[in-house]
Amino acid sequence: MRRAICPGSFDPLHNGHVEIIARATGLFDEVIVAVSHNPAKNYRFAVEERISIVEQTFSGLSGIIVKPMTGGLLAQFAREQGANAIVKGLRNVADYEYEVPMAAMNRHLSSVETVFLTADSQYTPLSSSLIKEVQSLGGDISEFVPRAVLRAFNGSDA
Ligand code: COD
Repeated sequence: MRRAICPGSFDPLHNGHVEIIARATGLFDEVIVAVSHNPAKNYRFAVEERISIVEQTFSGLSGIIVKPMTGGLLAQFAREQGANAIVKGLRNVADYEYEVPMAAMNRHLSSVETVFLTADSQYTPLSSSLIKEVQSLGGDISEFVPRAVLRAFNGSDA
């Protein structure tokens, strides 16, 4: 059984994340989407909401499990989950420079390899922070996020 972790804050999940997670399911038998919750950070959506959004979005796809990752090291979480790999998406050189030292550190700490998937060109401009900014200023984000995210924004705007 080849098992991968797709970690992130997913605050909120967007179509770039969805595409990387879906592609990971084609490479691994099981994909654990690890929804990070750092108590020192401020999130737009609670960890329970972020988990629910990922679950709703992938409800039709088998082989995906969604789990919270509260505090602690990703390397330790990956080892506890019996993962063979951490899967990350790379949008650009800035992502590469940020991610490569973390991949080396995670391999040093846990022997778990990081597998990088290049972002599909249509999703490279997407980031959770940009989605939040556009939404908060009244822009239409519907083509960038799954429906569950739109529902969550509408619910919390109400
Ligand atoms: N297209 C494709 N992939 C994308 C896109 C896009 N448009 N946007 C983001 N991604 C990918 C990236 O690979 C990213 O890593 C992942 O999706 C998740 O994105 P975010 O923005 O939700 O995630 P982050 O950056 O907030 O989450 C980072 C982690 C939770 C992975 C990180 O903070 C972490 O490893 N935390 C644990 C603490 C730890 O172990 N620290 C030591 C590290 S050595």
